[in-house]
Order: sequence, then C-alpha cells, then structure tokens
Amino acid sequence: MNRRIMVAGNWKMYKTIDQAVALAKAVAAGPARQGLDVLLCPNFVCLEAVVRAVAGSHVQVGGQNLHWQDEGAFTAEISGPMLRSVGASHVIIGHSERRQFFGETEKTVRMRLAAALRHGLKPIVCVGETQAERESGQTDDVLASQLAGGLAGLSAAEMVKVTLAYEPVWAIGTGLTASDEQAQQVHAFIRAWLAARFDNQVANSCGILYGGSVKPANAAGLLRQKDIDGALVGGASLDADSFLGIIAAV
Ligand code: G2H
Repeated sequence: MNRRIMVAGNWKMYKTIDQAVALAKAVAAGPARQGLDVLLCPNFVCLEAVVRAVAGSHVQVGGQNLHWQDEGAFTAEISGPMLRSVGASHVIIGHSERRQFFGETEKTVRMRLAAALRHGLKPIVCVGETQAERESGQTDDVLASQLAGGLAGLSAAEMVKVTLAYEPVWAIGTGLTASDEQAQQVHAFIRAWLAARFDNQVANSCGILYGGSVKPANAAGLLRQKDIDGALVGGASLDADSFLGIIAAV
C-alpha cells in the first residue's frame, strides 16, 4: 500500500500577515515532490493571505481548528464553511494544546470531525499521551480511548478521509522527541487499532503523522519508519530553512 507522505506546518499563534506571507512564499518556492503533500496551517487571521501567497504552487493550506456548527452566536469561533470560503483544504482537530488549554474533549473532537467531513475539509486528528501517562504505562490505553472517543460513529468510508497525528504531549515544543523506535511502536499500535476497529484496508490507507519537536536533524530517522507517514511540525515550521530541511529529509 503506497500511502502519501505529508509534511504539515502548524504555525500555532505565531506570525503576522506580512511574516506569514513571506514564510509561505519561501516554502512554496521549495521543491514539489511526487507523493508528498506540503501543508501550511497558519492562524485564522493569516489564512487568506497565505492561500493567495501559495496559489498555483504545490503547497496546501489548512486551519488549526473549526467549530462544529456552520454558523451561530459563538463569539470568536470559525466554521467549516468559513474555512472553505477562504480556500483551506485541511483542518487540524484535537491538538493537545486545545485539549490542555481550551477544554477540548473526545466529544468536541468528534463534533469538529463531523463538521470537517461534512464540508469536505481533510481532517488531521491529533492524539497523544502525557509524560505521566507514558511513565505509568498507560500510553496504549490513553491512545485507544482518544481514538475510540474521537472517531466514534465514523464509517470506513469516512475514516479513509482522515489523517491521524501522533503527538506525544511530552515531546511538544520541549526539544524532546520520541525516538524513532518509540514513535514507530505507537504508530504501529494506532494502525493495529484501526485494523481492529475498521479493517486492514482502512488501516493501511490512513496516513499517520508524527509530531513533537520534529527538526531537520531528526526528521529522516522518524520518516523512515514504516508506519510514519509524515510530520506535523510546530516550532521548526516557523523558519523556511528548517521546514524545507524537513521536507528534504523525506
Ligand atoms: C506539536 C508540534 C506541532 P512542535 O505540537 O503540532 O509542535 O514541533 O513545536 O513540538
């Protein structure tokens, strides 16, 4: 099964419009590769400018979140139709920072995921364990629970439209990275979970990205693992050279 590789930049709450456009143009000037998807996820304010900056290139653009309703009295929220109207193709859902700081739960992940699929946005659903959970041997249970909760009710036809991202919380923005073997082990667990919950075809079709302090220096080893289908990059995506360095490592 030949799965596509994705290198996605999660710019989090960084970059003003001018800075975002400059970075997006530099990434778009980088090489396009067969079988590789390059995605940029800027903050909502910069989305339209980034879509324009990469227009006509191989680079795609996604949001970092979406609300489950199409519209309504939900101050400061952004909906699927709004993301579509600005030209976004993807959306990140359930990032650990949303879970940790903004009350994201399995239920809200599930509702956001349904909204993304309803509006033809390609979702990237994040899962991952904390350091305490890993140290107490709960990694598999935590992941299984996040997967079961966040993906509940999904059909196989819907699941193959979803990309998963394994982001160990202890490796996010900390400089710590899961070793190649640690990451591969969890990716294999997630793929086995997908096979059991859906079937082998779904399991082998779904992209599973790794995220957590990915840099040019560690990207090649991680991306060489058989169940790692790309990277969701935070800090190292904020600089064109380092992000292009990760792309070059694919
Ligand atoms: C994990 C990752 C991007 P960083 O949050 O989603 O960020 O690469 O800075 O650890």
